Amino acid sequence: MIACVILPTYNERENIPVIVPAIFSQGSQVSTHEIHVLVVDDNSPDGTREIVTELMRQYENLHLISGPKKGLGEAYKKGIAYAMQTLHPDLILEMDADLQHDPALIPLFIHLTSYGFSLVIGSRFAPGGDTPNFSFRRRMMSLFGNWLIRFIGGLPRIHDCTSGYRCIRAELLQKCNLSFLSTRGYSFQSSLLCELLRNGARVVEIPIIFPDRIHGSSKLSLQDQLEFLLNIPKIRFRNSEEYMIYCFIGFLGFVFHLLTYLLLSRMFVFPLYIAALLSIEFSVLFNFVLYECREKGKLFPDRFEKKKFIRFQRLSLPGAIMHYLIFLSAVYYFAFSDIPAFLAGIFTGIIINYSVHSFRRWKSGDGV
Ligand SMILES: Nc1nc2c(ncn2[C@@H]2O[C@H](COP(=O)(O)OP(=O)(O)OP(=O)(O)O)[C@@H](O)[C@H]2O)c(=O)[nH]1
Ligand SMILES: [Mg+2]
Repeated sequence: MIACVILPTYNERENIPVIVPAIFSQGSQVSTHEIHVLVVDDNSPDGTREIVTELMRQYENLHLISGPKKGLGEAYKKGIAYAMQTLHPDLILEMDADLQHDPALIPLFIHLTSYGFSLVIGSRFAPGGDTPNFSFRRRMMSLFGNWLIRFIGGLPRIHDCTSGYRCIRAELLQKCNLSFLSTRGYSFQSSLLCELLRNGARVVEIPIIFPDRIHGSSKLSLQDQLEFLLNIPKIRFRNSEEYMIYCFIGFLGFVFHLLTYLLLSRMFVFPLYIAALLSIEFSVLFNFVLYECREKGKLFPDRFEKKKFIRFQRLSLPGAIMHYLIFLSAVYYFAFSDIPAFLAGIFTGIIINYSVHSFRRWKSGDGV
């Protein structure tokens, strides 16, 4: 069986002659797999590719592909596709080439897959892991990013969702659709994790120490961080179609909610606090029916599931209460007109409902 380590490189001329022998030297500790290394170099101007070509004379299991620079995510997609087609590995390892990932852990990564784990993550933030040289700012950014991914993105309790040191079973990767994943580093790693979990990954994290790089410079840019943030909501949805459906249902719910309020307050001339209260309840019912239709794939579900509705009602309660309180205080205390107050209430309710659902998913630990 083959374990293929994919090493993306961009300007790693000082590191590549150290990391490649260090990886191959782990081969003696691994009896189950033959180790191959695939360097994916994006035409590094510093001559990394030439050094790899030189090393290939010495290591027959060292491979190289190169091309224009399109980001770390694209490099990984290219590398995974190439490895699958040419080497038919049983395991694929992701690893940085800048010596921040300790090659001595490779045997442990591989070993753990024989215990039924299809995804082993080297985790900087699991107990025992560390980032000793991170500045306070970078540490906070990483922790906050991981928290956002889990909470807003709805990923289960994994300590390090953006780690670039992982071992993945090839059969799990084959089930995944990598084509729509982000191109840049941080968001690629988190979207790939999400896709792996969706396809039933059995995950284990091992703590790693992630020191500063000694040679070369970081490729982590502001754009990387921006793409990471913009990508978080997308992570919740399998693909853009699912995202569009979610938005469409949300939009229908919003229109229904507003129309009901206008009808009750303007046509039936209910006092505003009654019209708001009733429209909130009607909208919870309407949203429930929409979600049921979506889940069951029918326009009119056969029966109304009372228990499920009560659960849905309970989950919608925090959003509904906030909506109502904002509406009441804006209209009766701050003397705003009712429509802007109602809209402010609706949007607060949407954000709270979204967070409640994310939090439930996160706590439930789906996928692990
Ligand atoms: N092929 C390719 N490799 C890249 C690209 N960007 C980064 N890399 C490689 O990906 C690995 C991780 O990149 P780094 O810049 O070290 O990112 P990081 O480890 O999160 O950040 P630092 O801690 O600051 O080093 C390194 O081996 C880089 O050479 C890219 O666009 N193309
Ligand atoms: Mg690095």
